[in-house]
Amino acid sequence: MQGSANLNVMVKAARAAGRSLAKDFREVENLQVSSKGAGDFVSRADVAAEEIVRDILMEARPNYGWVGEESGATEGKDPTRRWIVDPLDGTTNFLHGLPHWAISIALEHKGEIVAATIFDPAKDEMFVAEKGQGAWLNASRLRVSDRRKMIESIFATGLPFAGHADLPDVLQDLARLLPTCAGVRRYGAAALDLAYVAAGRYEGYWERSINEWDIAAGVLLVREAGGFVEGVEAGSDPISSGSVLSANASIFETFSGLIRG
Ligand code: LIP
Repeated sequence: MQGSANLNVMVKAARAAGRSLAKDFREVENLQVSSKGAGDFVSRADVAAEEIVRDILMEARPNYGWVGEESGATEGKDPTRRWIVDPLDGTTNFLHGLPHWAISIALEHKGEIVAATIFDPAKDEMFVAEKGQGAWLNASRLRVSDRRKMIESIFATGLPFAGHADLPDVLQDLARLLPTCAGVRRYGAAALDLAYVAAGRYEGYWERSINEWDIAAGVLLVREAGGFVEGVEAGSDPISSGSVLSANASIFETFSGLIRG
């Protein structure tokens, strides 16, 4: 895909942060057995990755706004554009030495995501999309799965853990969905969950409580790959609602009906 100047700088920033995190990830694997643990080390790796992304993007576009998981939000001189960045999505996976995490960068213009990159250094997979230009994995065009039967479909979600309040709702989601499908996965990185819907690796993904930086890039990828994305509440916007429900066009209605009850 011959991307715009903005997309090219997003890819540059994602790869630069990916090199830093890949080096840190090798150290984290050694820390699993240390009494000190890896928590502080991963926090520093996360912050360092966000600084790398921010330096590259803000040097290229100094007037854009910013919101990042580690550094918060900063208004830009251009009130219509902002970067939405998760420098390390799948933090807990990274902490435990699980090679399933990504750098997620989205560009929002007048409230709409117009460019996206999700980079998985462990698998060397760069997912990109621009509004109206399609979605891509490295040099291959992406299309959502064309599976039409729920019983042949698999889904991903995020499961609430200590301190998350929506466990009863998610247990009800699973009780409704599991009997109708081929399985549910919980990989721990929302950005990659959405990228995998866009790539047709699974048919749908939902999560009831999620941050905008986790999903902003993935929302555009799914839409540009021909899929549907909303918030869990019918017709709601995923980013402003803090929830996400996505699937290919063939099963979105059935899938969303099960989750929405
Ligand atoms: C994670 C998400 C994941 C969710 C986790 C966490 P983080 O983001 O990608 O889908 O289930 O609770 O929010 O914290 O690794 O950037």
